[in-house]
Amino acid sequence: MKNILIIGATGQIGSELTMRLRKEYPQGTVVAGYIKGAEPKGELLESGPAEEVDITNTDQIAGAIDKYKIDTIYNLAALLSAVAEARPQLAWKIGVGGLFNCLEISREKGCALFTPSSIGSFGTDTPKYNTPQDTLQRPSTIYGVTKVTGEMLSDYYARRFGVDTRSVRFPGLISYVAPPGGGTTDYAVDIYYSAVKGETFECPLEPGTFMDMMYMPDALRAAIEIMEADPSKLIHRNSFNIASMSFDPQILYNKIKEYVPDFKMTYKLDPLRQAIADSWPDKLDDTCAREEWGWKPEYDLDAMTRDMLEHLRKKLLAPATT
Ligand code: AKB
Repeated sequence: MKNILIIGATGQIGSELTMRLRKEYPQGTVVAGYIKGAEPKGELLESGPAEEVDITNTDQIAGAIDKYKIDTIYNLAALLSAVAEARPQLAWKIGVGGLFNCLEISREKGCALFTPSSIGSFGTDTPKYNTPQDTLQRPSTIYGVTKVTGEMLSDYYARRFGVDTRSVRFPGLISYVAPPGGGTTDYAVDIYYSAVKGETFECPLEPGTFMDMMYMPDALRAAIEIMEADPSKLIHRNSFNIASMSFDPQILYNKIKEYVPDFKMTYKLDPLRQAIADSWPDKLDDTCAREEWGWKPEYDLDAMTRDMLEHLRKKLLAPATT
């Protein structure tokens, strides 16, 4: 992996993954692909090349690949679960139409392709606890439908055309850098902002709503390690269960309260997000990722909470400079 194109480089994962890959491959080129209205700024813009690459525009994708001799694509374009319910056609156009464009171009130009799947690819029929790698996937959301379709299409292109497609099923991702926007697991990011700002947090999900979550540094490492994995050891490709922690809102609140004793939380249910969360697993079994490419998370809830609070305090409470 030398010359990499990130599609969706200014989003929650993309903005951090682009910077991480630029550090990881200093001798290569890591191109930040963005859409109009979401142009890169600051360090992201200054530390490497950027190109307008809309996933629905094949000329833009192919143009960037030729210009920078790209050998690996990270396809991070997607509408997250709650927002996709309001715009199902657009969710399909980006999630499936966009992936199809990436697969075809990867086949033509010999690129490897990473496209994340999600805990959202599972549904109510799936075993909820220790969800196996290979199991029923009948999601009830359009987000989940696009993710299962994406897993199958990516495996098809690997089998039929030899395209090097790989993927992980991301849990809810927690970070202090860029906000998520439109997901069901977003509460687990928002709660830290409220704690640091001294606000009461209104939780949109009921106590007892367990979901897998992961701290961003582990998620970035997973995205890089799966693409570096020895292909002869991979029994699966699209997509691997990965896990690091599972909690409900009350456990997360209690953990933050250990470090912010005055912090208060109330519950104000969002029925859409609650229904989506109820249809997802409580906790995935990631044995296959551990065995096939050595996946191992570094952060648990306590380590993540300490790191989140420390960075958010710096970000939100630092005195303004003139
Ligand atoms: C969402 O909540 O939609 C995402 C996800 C789990 O894929 N964070």
